[in-house]
Amino acid sequence: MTRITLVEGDITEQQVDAVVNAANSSLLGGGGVDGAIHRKGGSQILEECRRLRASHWGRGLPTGQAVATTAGRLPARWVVHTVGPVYWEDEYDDRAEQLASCYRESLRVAAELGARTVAFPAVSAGVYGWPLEDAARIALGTVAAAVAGPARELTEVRFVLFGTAAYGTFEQVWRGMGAGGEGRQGQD
Ligand code: AR6
Repeated sequence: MTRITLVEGDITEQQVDAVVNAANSSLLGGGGVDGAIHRKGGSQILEECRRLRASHWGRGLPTGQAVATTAGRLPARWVVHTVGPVYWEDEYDDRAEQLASCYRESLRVAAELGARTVAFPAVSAGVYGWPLEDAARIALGTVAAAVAGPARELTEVRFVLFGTAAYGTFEQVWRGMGAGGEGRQGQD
């Protein structure tokens, strides 16, 4: 059974097989999680991203998809880059599906690589403006469904929330989903 865990912290410090990056479709870096991952992981990550742009992903990585590179100097083995949607209420359903796809696709890519442990940030909940509580509902619901099915070989999916407010929101939403006790932990 896959454990879904919530921790408050910095995703670049996680000792997991794969960390997920909330990237943009250029794959060439940015602020937030993306900036932190490239800064701490070093130039190897960017070099691989450039190679991906020069080959399969010439037009950039579409929203909702995921692709892996080395994790460079990070403690993880791989970075799985995914592109969340920018929050836009008028097209909510469509974009919520794209956000769910980020989680599903990232887990698929990580599992294909042989990862057993994966850490996620709150994709789209920063620069891309997705309201945190709703982002948490989509993130947790999608991951819970995935680990009951196609991603069941994973041993842990960890949400790494930046700051007490983000952690508290995820914790509350997770509890509201009836996910108490087994399969769930608080801070590591
Ligand atoms: N560890 C964990 N979570 C973090 C960290 C960290 N080191 N740093 C920030 N967060 P964002 P997005 C939280 O903006 O909304 C970039 O420029 C942050 O507080 O990183 O998907 C990309 O290049 C928030 O809760 O990602 C794109 O252009 C969450 O991570 C764009 O931002 C996501 O915030 C993507 O925007």
